[in-house]
Amino acid sequence: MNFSKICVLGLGYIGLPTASTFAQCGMDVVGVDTNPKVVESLQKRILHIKEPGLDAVVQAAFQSGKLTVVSKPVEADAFIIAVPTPIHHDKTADLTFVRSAAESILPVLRRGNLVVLESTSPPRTTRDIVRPILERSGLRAGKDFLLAYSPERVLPGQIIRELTENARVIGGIDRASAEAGRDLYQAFALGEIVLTDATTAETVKLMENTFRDVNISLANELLRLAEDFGIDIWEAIAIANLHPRVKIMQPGPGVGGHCISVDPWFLVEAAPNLTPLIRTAREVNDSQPEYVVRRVESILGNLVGRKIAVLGLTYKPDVDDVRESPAVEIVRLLSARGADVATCDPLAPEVDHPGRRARSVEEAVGGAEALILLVGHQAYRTLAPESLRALMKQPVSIDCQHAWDRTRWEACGFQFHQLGDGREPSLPTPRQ
Ligand code: SAJ
Repeated sequence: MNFSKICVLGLGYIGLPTASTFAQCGMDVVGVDTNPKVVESLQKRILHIKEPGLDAVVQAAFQSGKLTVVSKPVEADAFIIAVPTPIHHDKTADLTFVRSAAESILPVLRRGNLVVLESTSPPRTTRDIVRPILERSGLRAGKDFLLAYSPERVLPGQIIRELTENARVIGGIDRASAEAGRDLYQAFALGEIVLTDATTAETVKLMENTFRDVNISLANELLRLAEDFGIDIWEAIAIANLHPRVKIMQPGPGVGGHCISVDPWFLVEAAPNLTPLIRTAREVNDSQPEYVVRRVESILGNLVGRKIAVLGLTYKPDVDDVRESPAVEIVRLLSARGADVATCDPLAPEVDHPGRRARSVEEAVGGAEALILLVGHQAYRTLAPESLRALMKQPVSIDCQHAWDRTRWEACGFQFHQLGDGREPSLPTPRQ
């Protein structure tokens, strides 16, 4: 099948790079976003999100004249839905954006079109939710138009490279739909393209992020054990990972982002009685911020009125995304215990949290009784302790990212703590 014009709905972290990459392949691409601020900004060629290499790809797409940005879908050969799928407070999937994106295609859906859902979605969303909406057009899926699910699988921070290089799975509601999806994505996909059915593709996507979540929860639980046993988790993991069939992931202050901390719940919602492990893993990772705050209390004692500087607010290093960020949750928990928290993050956008937002590390640590590293941004990994000690009321540093060198910080006079290092003198004496 040939595609000369495509319409991409949702111009966020996935839709914008995807639309721009198709445009660079010579297709006429119409990017659609319902947020007028996003449309206005992109029409001025100003990006509303940060991602390494994205600006160059988007600017090249605009310059080629092949990418335009509007607020409503137009007639096209193919439609790609790349809108968010958040969760409600009760951890059930919020498919409002998927539904409204599908509905917005209705007036322009034509015989022979291909519609692809890319948004991470609960199993059977393509078949049971998107299909009936599109069929309200009077056209029949599989007969009059083609319908497929192809999950985005790119890693924030490496989206541009992974978009083309990763293997791509395309699940059709029938074989012809999957094959049409392959014809579309092979315009830029360098990795293997695997065809399957839509529900398998939806489940595969959720399995991948659940695999990661469960394994990180194991690492976080092992971290807690290490502190209890009086050993250093980082040393223990390094040794265990020398085994040829063991690859323990990195423990830390928790799991955030819009993907890994959300997607496993879609499986739990779909089959609550079949998912005790997946649910528990989510609960372990969600409780890691509280664990970190208790660790801070074990070091500082009562937190009421204590001045604490926090470095990092984003959900992981070197991204600008604060969605479901454990760092933000830790700031909330510290503040709820009465601490006076100053936060600092060069990448995070404005975020609603109870701490004071400082403009620099120096401003954040001024007069502080403790400095906590929550996100290992490159700029923070290489921070010089020498310049910070004199600014603080009490030189205590707590590294939750295994990023700083104990010897160097201690040489500067810091009382240094590392999350996961249970050999520290300030912790209860290890069992003999
Ligand atoms: N994290 C750890 N320990 C680790 C790895 C990560 O605590 O060893 C934490 C991070 O700090 C972060 C969270 O987990 O808070 C998630 O980060 P991540 O880098 O593991 O994943 P995401 O959410 O940025 O991107 C994931 C990726 N999925 C997989 O690798 C299976 C990406 O490929 C997906 O496209 C993306 O989810 C998505 O959009 O679903």
